[in-house]
Amino acid sequence: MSKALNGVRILDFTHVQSGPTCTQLLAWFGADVIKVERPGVGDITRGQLQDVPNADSLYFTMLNHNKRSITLDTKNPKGKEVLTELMKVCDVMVENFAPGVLDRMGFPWETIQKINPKLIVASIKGFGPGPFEDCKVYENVAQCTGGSASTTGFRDGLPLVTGAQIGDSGTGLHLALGIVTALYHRTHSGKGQRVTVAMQDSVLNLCRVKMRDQQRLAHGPLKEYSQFGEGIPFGDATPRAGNDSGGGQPGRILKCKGWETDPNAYLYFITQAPVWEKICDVIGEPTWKTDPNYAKPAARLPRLNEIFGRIEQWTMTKTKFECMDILNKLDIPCGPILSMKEISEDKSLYATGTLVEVDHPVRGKYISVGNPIKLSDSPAEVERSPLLGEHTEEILSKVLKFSASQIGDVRSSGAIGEVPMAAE
Ligand code: CAO
Repeated sequence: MSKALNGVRILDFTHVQSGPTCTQLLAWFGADVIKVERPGVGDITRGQLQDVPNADSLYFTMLNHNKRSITLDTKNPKGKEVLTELMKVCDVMVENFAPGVLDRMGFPWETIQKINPKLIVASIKGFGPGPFEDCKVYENVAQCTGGSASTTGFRDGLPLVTGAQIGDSGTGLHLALGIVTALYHRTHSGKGQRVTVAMQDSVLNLCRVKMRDQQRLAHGPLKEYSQFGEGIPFGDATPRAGNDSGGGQPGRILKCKGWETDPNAYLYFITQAPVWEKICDVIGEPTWKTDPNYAKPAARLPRLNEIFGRIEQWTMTKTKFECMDILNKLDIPCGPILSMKEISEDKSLYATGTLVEVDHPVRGKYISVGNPIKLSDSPAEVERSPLLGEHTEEILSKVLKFSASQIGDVRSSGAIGEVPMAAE
């Protein structure tokens, strides 16, 4: 079966997490992704958080499936020549170097356009133009500067970063959409263009509802926040709201049976207005259906702590899965807090390809997260990440059509480092 992006070739100049998540998605959709790595070193994540000695780390393998790897010293004159040839035969170049790196390497946008006017150049930077544009940026910096940290956590605690990698993987997702949009545009414009995404902007985009609340503050307190029910005045910025729901339907994380010993014996419970009467019945408070203090959503807002306290008395008598079973049948929205262990053991996620088991020649079998985006006519098949420089010879000979003597010249220039001859 042909894949959606078959025929698209990506020059993948990305490293660490943000850029690689983007190019991995494109590879899963069928693009030929050629990852350019520094000879002898490669993507720094190959050696970070190593759990198996001398094997590429899970950090690297889980972000670089379905790609080919070429080693190339792009500061070496011969390396620059090879990079130039690669730019000519690729449709998209993706990079997430620090600001100014590509220019210093000798490849500013104007030069790239001359090399291949059809090439789409996609970049991730920490910030857009402005006071911080020259800064190097990692995940948590983006979470802090994009509005996530100031709105995550409890009101009386520190700002918190979240485990969801919204700065890196979130930006990679945004960039992937920009790339396919530019590819579509090229089908009628005939030209490449620049696609840039700043990590701060991506995080802010994902924190859109908190900017909504920032403006609502000018018109009164945020009544769905527990802070309102507790009688605590609001300041001039969107506060941290614990586990309050971000939408108009109040929600909380509640203890379930076993919470004393199991850190994940909890359930997210939403008191959605249309199912309020069912909630009253299930928790054993049928009079709340008609009591004017509880019957209508507006009346409940100042009493959310009391209401959720009562619901929790009920959830604590059941496991999170028993709660889920009972509540789902009544269309009461809820969700168990699932640990990574529980998720990794969920067979249904393997059946859909959301989780996959991958075999790697050095590290052996491991679990990875597959493509969460399902295309009916272009299913993703997860292939292991490449070893450093595994495809160097193959790319020089088959993609760039270099002759044996040209490859010899590249090799003797030191531009590709110590690369083993590929098996024919
Ligand atoms: N051959 C030769 N040199 C190479 C090379 C290659 N194949 N690949 C990279 N280099 C060189 C670059 O040319 C650069 O050299 P100069 O500084 O002399 O110009 C050097 O490697 C370092 O590149 P870098 O500054 O991008 O890398 P870093 O490790 O210092 O910084 C990071 C990493 C992520 C902070 C920075 O790249 C960055 O801010 N990127 C944009 C934001 C981003 O994507 N952040 C997410 C990272 S994931 O948490």
